[in-house]
Amino acid sequence: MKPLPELFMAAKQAYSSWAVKYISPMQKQYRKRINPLLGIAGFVCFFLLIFSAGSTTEIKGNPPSQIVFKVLNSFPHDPTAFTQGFAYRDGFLYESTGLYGESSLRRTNPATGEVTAKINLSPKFFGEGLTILGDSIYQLTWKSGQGFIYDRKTLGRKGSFTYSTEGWGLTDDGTSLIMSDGTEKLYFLSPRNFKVTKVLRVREGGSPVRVLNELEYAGGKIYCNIWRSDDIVAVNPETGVVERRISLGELRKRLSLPERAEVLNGIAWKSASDTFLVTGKRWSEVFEIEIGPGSP
Ligand SMILES: [Ca+2]
Repeated sequence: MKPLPELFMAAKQAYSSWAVKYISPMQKQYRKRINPLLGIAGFVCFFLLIFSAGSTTEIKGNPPSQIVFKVLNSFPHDPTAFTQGFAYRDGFLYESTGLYGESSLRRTNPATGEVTAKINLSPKFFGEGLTILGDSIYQLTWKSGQGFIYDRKTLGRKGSFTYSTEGWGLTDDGTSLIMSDGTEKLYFLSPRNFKVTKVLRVREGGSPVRVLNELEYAGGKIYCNIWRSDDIVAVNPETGVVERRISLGELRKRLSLPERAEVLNGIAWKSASDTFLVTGKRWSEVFEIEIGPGSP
């Protein structure tokens, strides 16, 4: 919200330019009568401006300074990993990394950061989102329209699938794959035939929330990284409405190699403890956080 003197000056300037443009010299004789009315109208507009600016601030939700998460642990993370997909299952972290020539699927030990298994992608593919559904791991690629399916235990590739959009983030609700493509849309796909069964448009305060990136379905909400920010939004999977926005920029202060770190991108839910493992592209650490109660 702008400071009051600035708003007053803006309202005054707007009124002046409007009056100069629309009150012609022929109407000069009426100006004495019109001006008081315009003055009243100007003040009404001024107070409406203040009121609407205040409302917008409220709709946007938590101010960034409000802490709604608690850091429980930090673990090492390969600082060269360009994290694009992140999921936790049965004591292991599964990660998809991007960039042409550096893309991979990895299984890591969360406590040590050690990569215990790694599948490299062909240099023509840029790895993106990843999720684990049943005994399969699904991995997207960015612009190739091509996804891969791996056996969860062996990491052997057992299939592939195609899609018509870009591939960004991927998660699942136990039934459908849920994919982002860099817009405000989330696509629900059948894991059997990969047909789109639903498209959800994510909105916050009535406005679309674009560049949705890495995803994680947890506790009945879809948590989404927002590209080029350190914010995560929690989305209602039925309505697409953002119910919470959590700013995790504070975590950067805890990085041992902050100068290498790019955007926050990577959310993995540990269902047993209801905690989240989060990291970013080329982040030197993974943080285990608990997202506490906060106003929606
Ligand atoms: Ca995830």
